[in-house]
Amino acid sequence: MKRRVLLVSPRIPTTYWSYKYALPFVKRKALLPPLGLLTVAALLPEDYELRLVDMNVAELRREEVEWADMVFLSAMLVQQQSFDEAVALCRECGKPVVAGGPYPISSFEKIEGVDHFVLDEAELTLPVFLRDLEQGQAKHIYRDERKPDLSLTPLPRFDLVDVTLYESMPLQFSRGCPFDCEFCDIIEMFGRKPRTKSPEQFLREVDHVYNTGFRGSLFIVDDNFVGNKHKVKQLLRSLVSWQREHRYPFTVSTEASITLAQDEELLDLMVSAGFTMVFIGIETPDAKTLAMTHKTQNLREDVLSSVVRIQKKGIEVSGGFIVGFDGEEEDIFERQKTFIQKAGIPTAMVGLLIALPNTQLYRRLKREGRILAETRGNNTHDFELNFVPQMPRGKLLGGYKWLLAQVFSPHNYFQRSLTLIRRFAKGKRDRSIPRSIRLRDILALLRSLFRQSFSFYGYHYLRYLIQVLRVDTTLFARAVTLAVRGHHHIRITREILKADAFTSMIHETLAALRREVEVATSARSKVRREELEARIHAFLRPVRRAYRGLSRGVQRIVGEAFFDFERRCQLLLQGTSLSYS
Ligand code: B12
Ligand code: SF4
Repeated sequence: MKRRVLLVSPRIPTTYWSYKYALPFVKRKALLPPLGLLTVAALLPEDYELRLVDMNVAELRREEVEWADMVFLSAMLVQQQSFDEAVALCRECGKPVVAGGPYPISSFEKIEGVDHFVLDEAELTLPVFLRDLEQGQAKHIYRDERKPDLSLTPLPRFDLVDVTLYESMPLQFSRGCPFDCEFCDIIEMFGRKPRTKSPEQFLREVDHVYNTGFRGSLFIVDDNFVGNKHKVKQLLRSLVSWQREHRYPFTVSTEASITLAQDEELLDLMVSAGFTMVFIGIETPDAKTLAMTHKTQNLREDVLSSVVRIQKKGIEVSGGFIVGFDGEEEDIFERQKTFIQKAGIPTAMVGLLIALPNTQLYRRLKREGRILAETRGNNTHDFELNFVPQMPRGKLLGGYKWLLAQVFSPHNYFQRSLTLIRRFAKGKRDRSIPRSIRLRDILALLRSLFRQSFSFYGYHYLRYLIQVLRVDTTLFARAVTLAVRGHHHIRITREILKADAFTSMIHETLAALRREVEVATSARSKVRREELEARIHAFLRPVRRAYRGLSRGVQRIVGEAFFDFERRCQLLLQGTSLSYS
């Protein structure tokens, strides 16, 4: 039966990965379109009529929901709030909701309002759901924990999105990872045996993106691109030929394990295929912690040397770092900072350990009675712990905030960027790869020069660019890209730390106010009502002044907490009048 399906990707909150402050430089609205939904769309019958709303680039309008016979939602845990809002709208419109993707997979028992959960890999579960739907007997939950061959994965429907709204296009070569990190949910969802597409299948996807007219950055979303080195080398050889034939329309980035650095041939192939960035889970410079969390692949060789080797090939290393592991000493924050600076990793994703549902870590902490709550899924620039850490909580959170402030201070950020540029310059880069400069890049450069030179960190920015010009003028464009990304990280970190300090101020003021009222209204107190009210107002004034002094970005983050604070203060004042009457 022909049906109308609306595919919806909920909003991702503004944090580390949103690049909210960097995207305007390149006039893009979001980083990536939702590949999961584009894949699901391709698995639906050809006669279905499809529309896709990515709430990161457009509003979800009521008319669109009303147009559909069914709404398909896909989300990560961090998209939970927006997911719930979308479900509520569908319910209001009386439309059945079908949900899948990492958030429903890990938390479906706690999600309300969804008619059908089509979980695990859609290549296996979706056809069964569609068959039942056609027979009018669709069930509430579809699960299949087998790991399908990726040859079953169809060409993602890139035609459903406006590619000009995105900075990068996602493609997937493999699923699964051979390693065994205790905190990782990938190996639980996708298994420890990497499954890959064939080079031909992958190149069809590259062709497909090329035919949409998109040029620029491709992000291979594999969790560990080099999980099967033999297969990945086969792919890279084909990708090198493709890029050469098409005169390198794409730069490529991905996520991989550090073991990549131990294979010179692999690194060289990646360079020739146009790779410019790789995200690596480095986690910690502490060997004991790496062993404890089963990240033993990071112990095979000195991690710093591995990072430098990759950088000298002209590939930027972006890294994930975590604090909050058991057994960590209080010097861990300083050690992390020193490592990140030395490693020359500008975009260091520094996070607090979270226990994601359905991980070995979660199960261990549960056994030890240390799980406090389900996580909201965001581990960077977020100060919520969902378990009892071994280090005292206050010390851990204080140390983490200090680390964030250090890593994203303008001085440290630009110093790391310069270290990286120097390594690019020192290494043997493959200069045969044409790096076409498009009008879009020139405009981004001009916007960067104009906005960043006159920003609060303009001095650090300009000094950095001058030093880059002295090192190697051909690296100027890459240096500006790093600066633009830095703009996002520096701003978001400042805003979140300021918002956090303001929220603490609110909590402290409320606690002090409550104490004051309690003492003043106690039986033996001689404080007059007017006097108490004056004191309460004296407490309120600095908070209101501080709120007015915040930037609009920070006000947006703390707005709800501030209005709640005002409401509580009003209640306290009313309560005071009552106690005196
Ligand atoms: C690309 C990506 C992103 C992009 C998302 C872009 C976008 N618009 O979707 C960006 C970079 C923004 C991102 C950010 C984050 N991400 Co992310 N990300 C990924 C990654 C690497 C690939 C996702 C992908 O495209 N996969 C390819 C598609 C084909 O697979 P899929 O989405 O799983 O879809 C399949 C099935 O799940 C199913 N399916 C999916 N949706 C639906 C819907 C329906 C209706 C049906 C029937 C089926 C179905 O069908 C598909 C085919 O089988 C995954 C890891 C992974 N391997 O999936 C992590 C992952 C999704 N991210 C994760 C996390 C934690 C984050 C961050 C919180 C990290 C951080 N600490 O900051 C941030 C978000 C924070 C923030 N506020 O900025 C976790 C999610 C865990 C969870 N349970 O929610 C994952 C699983 C990685 C991990 N374990 O760490 N991420
Ligand atoms: S290397 Fe990455 S994907 Fe592989 S198990 Fe460890 S955290 Fe998970």
